[in-house]
Amino acid sequence: MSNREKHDRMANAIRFLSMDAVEKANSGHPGLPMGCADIATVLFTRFLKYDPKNPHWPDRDRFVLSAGHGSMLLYSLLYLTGYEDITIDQIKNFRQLGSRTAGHPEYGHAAGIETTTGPLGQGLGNSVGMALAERILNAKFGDDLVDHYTYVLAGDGCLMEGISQEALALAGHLQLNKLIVIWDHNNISIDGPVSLADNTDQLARFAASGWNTLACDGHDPDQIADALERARGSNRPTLIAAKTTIGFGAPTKAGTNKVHGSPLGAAEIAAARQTLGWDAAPFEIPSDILDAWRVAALNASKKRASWEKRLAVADAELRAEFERRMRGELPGGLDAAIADYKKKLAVDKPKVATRKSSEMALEVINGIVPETIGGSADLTGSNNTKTSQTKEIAPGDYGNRYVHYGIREHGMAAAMNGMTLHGGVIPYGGTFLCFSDYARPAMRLASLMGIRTIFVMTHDSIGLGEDGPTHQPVEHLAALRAIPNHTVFRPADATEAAECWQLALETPKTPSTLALTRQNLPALRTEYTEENLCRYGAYELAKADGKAAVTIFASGSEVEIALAARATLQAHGHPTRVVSVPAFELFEQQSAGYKAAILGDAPVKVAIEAGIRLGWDRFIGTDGIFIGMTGFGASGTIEQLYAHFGITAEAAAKAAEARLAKQ
Ligand SMILES: Cc1ncc(C[n+]2csc(CCOP(=O)(O)OP(=O)(O)O)c2C)c(N)n1
Repeated sequence: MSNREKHDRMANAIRFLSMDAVEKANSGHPGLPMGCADIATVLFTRFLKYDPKNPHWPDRDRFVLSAGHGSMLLYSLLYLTGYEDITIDQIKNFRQLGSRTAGHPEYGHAAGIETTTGPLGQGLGNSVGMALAERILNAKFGDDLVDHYTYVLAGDGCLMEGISQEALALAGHLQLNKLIVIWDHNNISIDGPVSLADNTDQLARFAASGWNTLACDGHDPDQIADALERARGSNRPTLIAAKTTIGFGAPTKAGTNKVHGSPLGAAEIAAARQTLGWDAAPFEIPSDILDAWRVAALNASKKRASWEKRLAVADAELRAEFERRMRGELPGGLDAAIADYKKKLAVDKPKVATRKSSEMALEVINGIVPETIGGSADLTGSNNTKTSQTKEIAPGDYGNRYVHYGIREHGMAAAMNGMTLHGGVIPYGGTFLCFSDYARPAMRLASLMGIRTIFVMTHDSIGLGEDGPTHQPVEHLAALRAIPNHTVFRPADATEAAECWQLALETPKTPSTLALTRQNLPALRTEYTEENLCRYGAYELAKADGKAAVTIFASGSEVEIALAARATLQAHGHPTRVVSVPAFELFEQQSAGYKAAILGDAPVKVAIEAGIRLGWDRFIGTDGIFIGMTGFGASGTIEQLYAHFGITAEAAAKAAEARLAKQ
């Protein structure tokens, strides 16, 4: 068999696994795997550095299937190369409940799936973070331990999505030359030809942002290999436009949108077997072809053996640090440092905005945890995300710890996810809470994947003042709390801010959002407690003097208001307790007994938050009193706004007293 014949048969193995799996599932997307089989075969047999037997090997090349609908391409590759998670039975169970071979690749379902993709463009965004993490770790640990590529397969859809612009501009700016994007340039999307909606000169677009751009015939193995070779030698990130035919090999449907996302049908598959000369039964791979794939994987894994040798002789301390970071374990000493810092806060009682107290906490954390990588979407001075330890990362200079993401919230969030997925770094990045909307698709995916990406969202209410309702979040706390597996922290003072940061860092499988104020807040936790009280999600901050007639629940900046309302109510003879609620999600994790005790049995329950009511009925019941927002904010001073919207201690006390009078 000639090399070309062998290549064709190896690629056809991907094509038939994909066709047959989609047919059996009666759903899925055969077009992309068939069209990209040649590209994938060249990449996985000649270039990619990976080891199916050690899928988490830190210095493996990353392969991101950004066009996640083509999942059968990835599953076929993982099966053919011998990843133990993807057996032939898994391929047969494509898209079935409980199988690893979900409709779109899901991180954590099987080793070899580097990120969850499906929302188009996200993988591209992730890959920028992976490539950046690789450079950051390379700067720290050297070529011997960290020196790999990040390859991406992206479709027309990925490139049409807005996030692609943010991602590629960031990668181009940072000169991430080990990022190689292969564009499945097939001119077809769901509605028909791409020209129905787009005529962008993609090569020019990427080139304009500083990319190296190449083109090749995506069905010619030598051309593909040549392009990859040149891409690897580039001093800039590379886009390879690989011209392909969607559904290559399907005699009547190839090149049309009919192969994009539906089974081909028995007749078309039978005809494809004729056309491509494939007589093996569904889910059977001729042994010589399976062997060829396994040998290719074995060859690809040889680089791991030499890497292991380099690791073995590396400086012991460096090696231990590298391994700790890649395990995602925090360094020792953090808890003690936070405890010392909390003791100091109890003495100093600083009156600062929580964005500032977040920075103060970070100053402690960043001094101890060298893997944190800060950043902001052009709001560094407002988000307070930069500390003395975090100097800026610049193009070609990755030895520092701060990323100026530019005004690219979505790109930032997706890149942070990529950094987290890569491992070895813990990214946090900031913008205004209102603009979490721009980052939300990636925040949701962080939750779905169960990864520790930390979102710093400042200017968390009307308390930001004069910038007005375009910048004042109202529904955002509720909207973020609605995402499963996402902890939304809203600390009330500097001590809570430190505790929330500690919790965010110590939760490796849940992303966090820290909602922080622009305005100054007094110290409320004035006595040192060794225990992290925010861990409970809600805790009693002030007891009632006597049997509670009123309980006031509040978060963040409104806890101060709750305490003032309590003072008034108690002065009027109504024992009142205040519960600080820094994190709904953590409260839900507590025991039934704890929750019942915190909710309490005071006849009147009040909640105060400068956002919408949604979610607070959990604490106050449907008949509870809510002091907050019912519509958009307004432009004005903070003092005017809180009074204007009735979010005051007087309003809260008055409403509670009126309710008590009716009891
Ligand atoms: C954000 C997002 N919007 C819409 C979709 C639905 N969708 C899945 S594939 C696709 C078309 C993609 O076209 P292309 O990238 O050219 O893929 P191909 O047709 O070549 O397989 C669309 C609109 C999605 N997955 N993600």
